[in-house]
Amino acid sequence: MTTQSHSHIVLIPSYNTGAKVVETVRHALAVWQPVWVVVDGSTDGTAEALQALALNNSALKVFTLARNHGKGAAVLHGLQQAAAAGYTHVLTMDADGQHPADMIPEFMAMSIAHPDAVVLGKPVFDASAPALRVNGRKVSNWWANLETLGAGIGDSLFGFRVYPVKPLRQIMERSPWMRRFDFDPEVAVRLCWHGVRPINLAAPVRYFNADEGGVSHFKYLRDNTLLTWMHIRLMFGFFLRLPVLLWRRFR
Ligand SMILES: Nc1nc2c(ncn2[C@@H]2O[C@H](COP(=O)(O)OP(=O)(O)O)[C@@H](O)[C@H]2O)c(=O)[nH]1
Ligand SMILES: [Mg+2]
Repeated sequence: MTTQSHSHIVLIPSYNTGAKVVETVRHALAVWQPVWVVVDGSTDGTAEALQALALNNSALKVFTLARNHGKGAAVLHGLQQAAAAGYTHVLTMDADGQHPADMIPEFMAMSIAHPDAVVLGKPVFDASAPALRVNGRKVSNWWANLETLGAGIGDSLFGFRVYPVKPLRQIMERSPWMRRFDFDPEVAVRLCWHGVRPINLAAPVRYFNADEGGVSHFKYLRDNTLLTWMHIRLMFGFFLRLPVLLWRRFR
């Protein structure tokens, strides 16, 4: 059964995913509408494929950015459009089929029950997950928990989440950061600082190999450098906010 919502949309930032994004959008549309995609300067023909799909489906909206701005920038573009259209919450999911579209209704229901909270997916890995990626995120999670004094971020990197639009927009528009792969961890920390409570929900994640159409734009050196710089930045913010965080913690 497909739910039609006037408050919650599915927002998919996409960059050169090949056929996976069309598959992902179809899965999402089957359980939840509307679904919006921000095609971020893709050069693989997916903008055209999605536009063609949207012609026959009014619940699908496709935004096409002329050049690549990064995941966070694409999400912000979608957020601004969503706010203008009166939507209050967005569920973000990866365009490459790694996230479970069949769990969209459960995540949305949690957000509808707790509209002031952010619903964070907590990945459940299977044997397809590369050990390097699984272990790498433990480092980011450790930092995120320190930076928030243990506010309860279950996973700092997973992109399957439901955000309240207003605080997320405020946080992003005030800052030049969070435009690329630093988006997921930095917004999780800053939302906690802002007083938005995280709720964690487990969700399976799949890794596809190239034969199965798997694509990743994560570049180990480039993106780990970006994430390290992000945590340095967040530690400065942490020390500035320490009195407030301590007061909240022990209240
Ligand atoms: N709009 C946009 N989205 C991106 C970009 N890079 C990654 N993404 C999105 O972020 C998701 C995760 O990125 P991916 O490259 O799959 O990284 P991985 O899953 O961590 O290996 C993708 O499925 C896209 O939805 C980008 O440059 N622009
Ligand atoms: Mg991926």
